[in-house]
Amino acid sequence: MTQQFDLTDEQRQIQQMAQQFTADAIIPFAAEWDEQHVFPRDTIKAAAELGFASIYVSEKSGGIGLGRLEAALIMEAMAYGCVPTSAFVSIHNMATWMIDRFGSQTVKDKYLPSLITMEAMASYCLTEPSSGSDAAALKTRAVRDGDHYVVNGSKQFISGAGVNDIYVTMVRTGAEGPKGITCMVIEKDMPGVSFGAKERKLGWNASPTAGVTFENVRVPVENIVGAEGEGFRIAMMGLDGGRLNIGATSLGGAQRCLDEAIRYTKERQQFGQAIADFQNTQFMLADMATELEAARALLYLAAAKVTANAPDKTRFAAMAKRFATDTGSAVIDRALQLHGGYGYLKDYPIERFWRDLRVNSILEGTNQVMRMIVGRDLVRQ
Ligand code: FAD
Ligand code: 2MC
Repeated sequence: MTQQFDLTDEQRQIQQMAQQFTADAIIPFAAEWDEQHVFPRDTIKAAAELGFASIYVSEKSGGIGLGRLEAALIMEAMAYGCVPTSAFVSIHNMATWMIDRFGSQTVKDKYLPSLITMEAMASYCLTEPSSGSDAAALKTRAVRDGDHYVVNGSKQFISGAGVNDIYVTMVRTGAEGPKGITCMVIEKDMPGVSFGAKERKLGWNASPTAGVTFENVRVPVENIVGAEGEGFRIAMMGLDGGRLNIGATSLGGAQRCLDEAIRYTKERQQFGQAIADFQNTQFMLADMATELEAARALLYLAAAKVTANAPDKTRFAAMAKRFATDTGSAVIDRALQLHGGYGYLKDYPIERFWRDLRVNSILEGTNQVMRMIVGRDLVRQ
């Protein structure tokens, strides 16, 4: 992709497969999932049959071994139907990749087979009540006791908490700061793991969010992912890919709303003509399409950089996440405006996407944190 200006035939096939899955299994049901707060477990499991639970897990470990651009295409396509469902699959992929990339053979053998089929689904646990943006300040502590760690603490805002089986969790095993953090796999059923009430949210209603509490949870030492003290770097490398995917879900949601706006403005008549015939409407649509393409181009480039492990990959992933999520929300806001009062009603999908995209500027690192990552990197050079 850094050397090309269009998708390859293989990438188009992957995109079409994800689009077909979205058309059949997501679009007809997404409004109900939102309204009824349904977690679509069976649909998500069906995505695993297409390989979407292990997109960038190596083929050696049983994954489909694709790159980050292919992952972005899949997330973008699924978000055209439902943003939180696509993001849920992304978070599972991020956690599963961390096990594959950094785990010992023992931890891989123990967890990857069921994660790849989605018999087990995974959450990513970094955020705590007192450490969100300042993730390296996390306090959940794991103390070694023979061949186990004893874990105490709590995580906040965990996607999939309570419904998922596997929690890829960042804990403190050493001193304060990033170097004292270790990544480990904690299972839902381990004694001492409990979950808070499901949060009541503006959007992402198809994706349950809750706190997780660990009270003297005994986790086998073999469950650590990477070495002691490497957990923060592993968590950040996971997020390099996660942020691309979140950006991609904003692209997919915004594309859907742009398409809806084009369709609606061609049908809706005012002052004796279709509102699509007003030059103001066409200028708005033109700007929406242009901004979306610019965001997409940056995101695909950043994805190619993460696949290639380019030295500036983290900066590009942060730039792309910030730009794609802000642009996606701005595009949807104008799509809503073009629907007039109808855009504000649940009869049309725009207000759902407007709500679902809002959080993409906050989670997986706020867009202020994205600017911090980019800015620091620029002045470091
Ligand atoms: P804070 O860090 O308190 O930030 C508050 C405000 O201060 C923000 O505007 C922020 O940008 C700004 N700010 C903070 N520091 C600076 C600074 N240095 N310079 C400028 N501005 C700054 N976390 C997980 O680990 N796993 C999950 O699965 C997960 N899922 C989530 C799902 C949902 C629906 C939501 C809402 C959150 C989820 N999160 C998850 C947590 C998410 O990553 C955090 O909410 C996010 O990182 C921000 O942390 P915070 O909410 O504590 O905000
Ligand atoms: N890849 C590899 N290593 C990285 C890295 C990356 N992307 N980012 C940081 N590191 C390393 C870094 O090189 C440093 O190591 P060393 O000292 O050896 O050079 C170490 O990690 C510490 O990095 P910083 O000095 O940059 O750490 P700092 O504490 O200043 O800030 C910051 C890091 C703000 C970028 C990080 O805390 C952050 O990303 N905060 C936002 C938290 C977040 O994104 N949460 C998302 C939760 S998940 C979610 O929301 C979901 C929906 C799933």
